[in-house]
Amino acid sequence: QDSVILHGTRAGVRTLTLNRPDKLNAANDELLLSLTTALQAAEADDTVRVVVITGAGRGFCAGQDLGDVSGRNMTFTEHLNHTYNPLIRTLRGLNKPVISAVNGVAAGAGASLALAGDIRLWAQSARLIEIFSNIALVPDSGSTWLLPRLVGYHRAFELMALAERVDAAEALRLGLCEHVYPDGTFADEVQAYAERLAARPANALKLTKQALNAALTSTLDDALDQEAALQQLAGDHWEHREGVSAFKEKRAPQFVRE
Ligand code: T3D
Repeated sequence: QDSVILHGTRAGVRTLTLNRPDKLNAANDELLLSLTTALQAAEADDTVRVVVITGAGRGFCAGQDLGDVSGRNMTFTEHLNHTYNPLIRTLRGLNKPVISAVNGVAAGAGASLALAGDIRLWAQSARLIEIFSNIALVPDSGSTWLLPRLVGYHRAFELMALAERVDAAEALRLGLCEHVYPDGTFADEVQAYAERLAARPANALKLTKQALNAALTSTLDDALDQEAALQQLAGDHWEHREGVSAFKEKRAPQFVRE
């Protein structure tokens, strides 16, 4: 395959691999638009329960392909609205869990992509750099929204202003990733984790994502109302009946129907 996005599906896990390894998977328009389309296809495919985004080679994503910028017939604003913003909106709005599997360096918009997943798994050698200020740009692709919510305003500003590298231990400490795995077993660990997630109740996880995303910008009152509405949808679903039956029958619930 020589596509900029590789697609693979195993045990309900759709893995999308950014595939420009010679440039540390720097993002050109083809890669960004293809990734958005691939996410939409994963959403529409009922056999897909979890999506993994990772990178080919030693990098995760080095952000915007800087070879692609000069001579572009779009303003920066037009470009973001055409490429990065639809990607981040699609990813964050996906009704299925998305894992950012950060196998190597994640810089600029690549760092935004690394942070945007619902679950962030890192290889030991991965690092994240809010690198935009090195080329005198503003952090984009959702970084200005997400990073201060993760680490607070001041740490976010420092990371953005100095473009310091965050290694895996620091990322874990700061809450920028959930787990770190050895480089040698990273792909297997990611698949195993994703399969564990794929066995969970898909409808309940979809509603949980919706509730959490809404709550990030809502009041407590709104969140309570939202929980009450979404709980009805969860409680009416067969998954809930299966979970309760399994508990009573002292067996593992079966949330995947063939
Ligand atoms: O609308 C808009 O366009 C605005 C949107 C902006 C979003 C952004 O993401 S802005 C930020 C853009 N990204 C960067 O500024 C990062 C540039 N890359 C680096 O600073 C370094 O490559 C890294 C710190 C990420 C990794 O360093 P290192 O030493 O591990 O690798 P390297 O040797 O620098 O890179 C390996 C190759 O990848 C190299 O090619 P070569 O010399 O072997 O032929 C390098 O040029 C290429 N590469 C890395 N990043 C990019 C890239 N080529 C094009 N664009 C890149 N972003």
